[in-house]
Amino acid sequence: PTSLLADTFPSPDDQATAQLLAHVREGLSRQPKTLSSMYFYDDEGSRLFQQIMQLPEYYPTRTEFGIFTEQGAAIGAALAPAAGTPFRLVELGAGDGTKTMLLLRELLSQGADFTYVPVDISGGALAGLAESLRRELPELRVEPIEADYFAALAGLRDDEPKVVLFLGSNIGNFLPQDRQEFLQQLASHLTSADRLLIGFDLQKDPRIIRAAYDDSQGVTAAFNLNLLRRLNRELGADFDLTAWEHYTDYDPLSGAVRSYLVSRRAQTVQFAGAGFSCGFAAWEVIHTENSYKFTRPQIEALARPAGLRVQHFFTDARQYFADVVLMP
Ligand code: AVI
Repeated sequence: PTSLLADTFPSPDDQATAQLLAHVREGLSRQPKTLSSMYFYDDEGSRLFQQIMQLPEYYPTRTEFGIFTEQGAAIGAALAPAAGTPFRLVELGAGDGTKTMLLLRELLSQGADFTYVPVDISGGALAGLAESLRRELPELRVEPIEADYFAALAGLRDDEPKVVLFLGSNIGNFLPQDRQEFLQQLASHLTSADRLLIGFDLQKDPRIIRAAYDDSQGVTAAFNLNLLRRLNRELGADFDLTAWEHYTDYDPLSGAVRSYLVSRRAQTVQFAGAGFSCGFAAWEVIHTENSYKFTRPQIEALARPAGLRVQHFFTDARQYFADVVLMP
């Protein structure tokens, strides 16, 4: 992959940079042009996402937090295997653990015998989480795994039941086919003793959903635009950030929020580090993110082909969000 980069580029042997470059070349040659929201999360992007989760318009985090606060005991009971059986609580995508902390406290207070296994590809995120858990819950056993989700699941011993958490509506960022494949693959790592808890953002007043992705303080816009800043820094591109804007739209038929970066004028962007350029017409867009919203029947239909069934459906009074317990 190093040959993709010109000699002048500062980090020719950086495999992550080569992967990003390959992705950008492929995505920007598509029609419509596309970049994956996976690349939002550099340090600045992760900081902006933390800020999004605090926004008045961004209801998902707060709502899921409320479900855990109010129904923690029932959720804990639905997740833990038979009393006294030790298990592993595996969380895919560690985050900062604020929500999970509620669940961990609950399970500890129910006397559950478990080890918490946060999984993330970012060692930095895991280290921060492990540190705050040591402080807040010193009695908790924690065994972080720095790996991609399926590598981590494949590496777990199968003589101990596991409870897998995939919270925060991350499942909404997959395209439908990828989502189905992801769940199928996840299910292939589960035995009949295991359980899965997935957070789903539910379909609701389309205006409420739209506002969550186009907040009045412009934090979500900055989050989207930060992707271009990242390409400037990591690939030596020369995106003029004043010539781009954030646009987002919720389609109640498909349940998808789609976010775009819109080129305000005709322009050509040079990727000096990589020796290629890309032209954009005035008002041409780059599609950067999908955030799907679900109905209960859709969730059941998603589970079925993966050989899973909905065991519990925990939701808030307004039915904005659901934490769903699935079992093989
Ligand atoms: C991480 N993911 C669940 C967020 C979402 O709601 O789709 C990312 C996000 N994008 C814009 N705002 C938040």
